[in-house]
Amino acid sequence: MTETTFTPRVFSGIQPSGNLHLGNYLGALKRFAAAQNEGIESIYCMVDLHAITVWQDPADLRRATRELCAGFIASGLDPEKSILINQSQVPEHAQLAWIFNCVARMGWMQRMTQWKDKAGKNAQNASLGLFAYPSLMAADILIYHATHVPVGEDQKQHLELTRDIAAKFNHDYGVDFFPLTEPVIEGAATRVMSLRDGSKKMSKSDPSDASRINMTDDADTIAKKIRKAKTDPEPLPDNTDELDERPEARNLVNIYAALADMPVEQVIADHAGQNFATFKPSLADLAVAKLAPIAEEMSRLMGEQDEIDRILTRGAERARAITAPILRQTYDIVGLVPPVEL
Ligand code: AQP
Repeated sequence: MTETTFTPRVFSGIQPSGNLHLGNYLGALKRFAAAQNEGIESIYCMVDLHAITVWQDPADLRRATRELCAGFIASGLDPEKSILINQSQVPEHAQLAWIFNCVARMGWMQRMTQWKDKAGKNAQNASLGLFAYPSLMAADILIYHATHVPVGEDQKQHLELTRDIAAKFNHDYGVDFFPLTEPVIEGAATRVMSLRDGSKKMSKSDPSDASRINMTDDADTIAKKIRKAKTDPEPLPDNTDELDERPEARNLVNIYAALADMPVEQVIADHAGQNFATFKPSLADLAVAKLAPIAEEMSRLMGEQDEIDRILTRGAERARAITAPILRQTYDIVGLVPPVEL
């Protein structure tokens, strides 16, 4: 079989399951905006169907979806250059996910760290959707034949599973139809950690609000959270190797580097020997300077809800021009009889 060459295409998504935080911004949003002038077709998605794998209050979900869209745009994404969509408005995602539910194996899902973390000891009570989450994620990506997926470190395992599903589908049906997508995990902030515990990633679902910087936090709150961030008593070292044993210090240095668009080595060179009483205010100033304009723009956009809804509707229309033919071809490969014109 000759190998198919797939046109480069980028896909990534974020769940509208709560407040956007600095981890989402540095690990995802900021990188999406930076990549949009590279001339590669890109689709960015509010994955609302993923969000409902755990309980969401309907009114909160609607608001969070629109706020996430505002967050994408306020972070610099241009809805004309990239395609911005809400997952549930592009039904081919869920349709392909069903096919993948029949390709993926139970054992593959059971091995997913995120499943184990989120279902915990209460797996029998978790939703079937939470178990099948990675299969829907594979469909999100492969319904576009996306070749590259920029994500944070936490999504690496799901991306590997996406490749396994594509490879098994191609093998089972004797085709070279789905690409083996590459994760793009780059930069200083692929894993932003909790401000309260350097061993846990910053996350929407952490019960402690002090553990994360929300994109909607005001300047005072950002400064206070950074001031109270857990650190050790040592000053900053003069080389990056010494950060290996100091997760909280490394986290703050990484955040600084990512916000300032500079290498971690440069941050260390500039701040070596400083104690945290000096470094934290510099970091807080930087964070406020970078994040406050985004929060302001998000709030302005939230006042223009109709415009957000129009952007998402238009995005879905553009997306379906890609997804409908790919789903049709998938159904044909699988042997599902198509409708005819009456
Ligand atoms: N702490 C993080 N550091 C770097 N990147 C991160 N991402 C999430 N947390 C960090 C990246 O943000 C994108 C969207 O994430 P998501 O909301 O779809 O997934 P998530 O991992 O479920 O986010 P949370 O905040 O951790 O939510 P909960 O607490 O609900 O699980 C992805 O590219 C992700 O890598």
